[in-house]
Amino acid sequence: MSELSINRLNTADPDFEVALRRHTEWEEGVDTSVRQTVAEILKRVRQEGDAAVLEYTAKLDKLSVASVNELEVPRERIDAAMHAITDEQFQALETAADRIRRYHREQLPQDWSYEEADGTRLGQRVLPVDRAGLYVPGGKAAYPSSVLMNAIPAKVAGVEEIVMVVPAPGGELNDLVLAAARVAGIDRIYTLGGAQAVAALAYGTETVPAVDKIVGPGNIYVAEAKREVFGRVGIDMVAGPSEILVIADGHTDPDWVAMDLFSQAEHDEQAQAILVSPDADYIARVEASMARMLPEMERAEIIRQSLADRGILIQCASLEEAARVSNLVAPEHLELSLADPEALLPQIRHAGAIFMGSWAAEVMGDYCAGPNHVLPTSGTARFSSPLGVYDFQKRSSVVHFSAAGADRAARCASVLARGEGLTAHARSAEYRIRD
Ligand code: HSO
Ligand code: ZN
Repeated sequence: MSELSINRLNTADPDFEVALRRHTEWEEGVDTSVRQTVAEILKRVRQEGDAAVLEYTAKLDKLSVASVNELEVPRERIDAAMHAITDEQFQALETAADRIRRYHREQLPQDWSYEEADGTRLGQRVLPVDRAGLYVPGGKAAYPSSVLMNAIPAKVAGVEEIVMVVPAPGGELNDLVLAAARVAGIDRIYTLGGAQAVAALAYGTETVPAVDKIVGPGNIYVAEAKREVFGRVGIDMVAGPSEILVIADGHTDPDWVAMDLFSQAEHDEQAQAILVSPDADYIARVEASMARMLPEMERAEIIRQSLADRGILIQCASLEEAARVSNLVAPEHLELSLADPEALLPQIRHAGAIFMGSWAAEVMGDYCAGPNHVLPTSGTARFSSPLGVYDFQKRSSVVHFSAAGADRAARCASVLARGEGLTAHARSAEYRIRD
């Protein structure tokens, strides 16, 4: 069963925006039972440390060991993974890692300061977090590329230690994931997953060191655990399903665009693929390509389901209107599959990553273009950004006063402090006023 079915909208429809919203809205319904289970796991790991981690790992991941130390993946196992992968795979990991590193180095911010005439100096220092935790899902969603994308910005930021957790129900670990961890320079790996792994990273146990920031995707238990430990540690965004929106003017081979849409749809049934074009004939050709190629796809069933539920073909009046549609969606990935993508770029306001022209397929960004593939989903590109070096850093303000500068500032502070009724503040300032 793999015939193509896909939703259709036309910007000329009177209720277009309402229909678009209905088709694109995503709300992850975390039910109370998930919330309660996670809260219980967090509490127990926080109070009982290793003992609770071992108990949950035995119960939920069917992996029974006597101590959490035994869950640390030994160096020799990672060496074995390096031997198990092909030379070609190793080279591809290295190439991707080099390109990701090169791109992220550009994000390194500079400390800055400025000096006032009286010698007062004010500035900002940027420092990495001490330790970061990286969650890697087990099973079919264990993506080595995501290991690179999460770990390399942390390394570039100067994070001292990166601790990775990856579940292995039954004990099997993925060689490519381990090899990617080695290539990315991850310091320790524990065979741990679920909310118990997030709890161990957030609170620390006798064995697992507490981290300052937790990144990486996971199932609803992991996502909920990250939400609940936020505040104690930093977290990255809680990602929704992957999306792509392609704006096409008919210039790109329809098979290429069809496959680009498939490449998102194959991630999972909830992934979203949208094509927007002013050219009805071209939309029909892309649709024919999809119908022809769908049965050949290894993940045909997932793609079919994703397109049937959430895929949309949108006919619009002009490229300007296509840009407006894209801004309403604020897609994670936007392909400007156009003869002149530069001409439309100024009209694009919200998108996680923008792929310019027929050659820049999203897949390049997924693996090795250099930019991060951890991107804002579900419309959050309206207010958030790709994962980057800045996610592993924080800023400190630095204040120096000369005596003359202090005199001036203290007069100001004293007045405001007295206005707020805070006498100690006022007097502390007033000591610095020269009589
Ligand atoms: N498109 C995914 C990333 C990915 N694709 C990993 C393949 N592997 C989310 O942006
Ligand atoms: Zn992908």
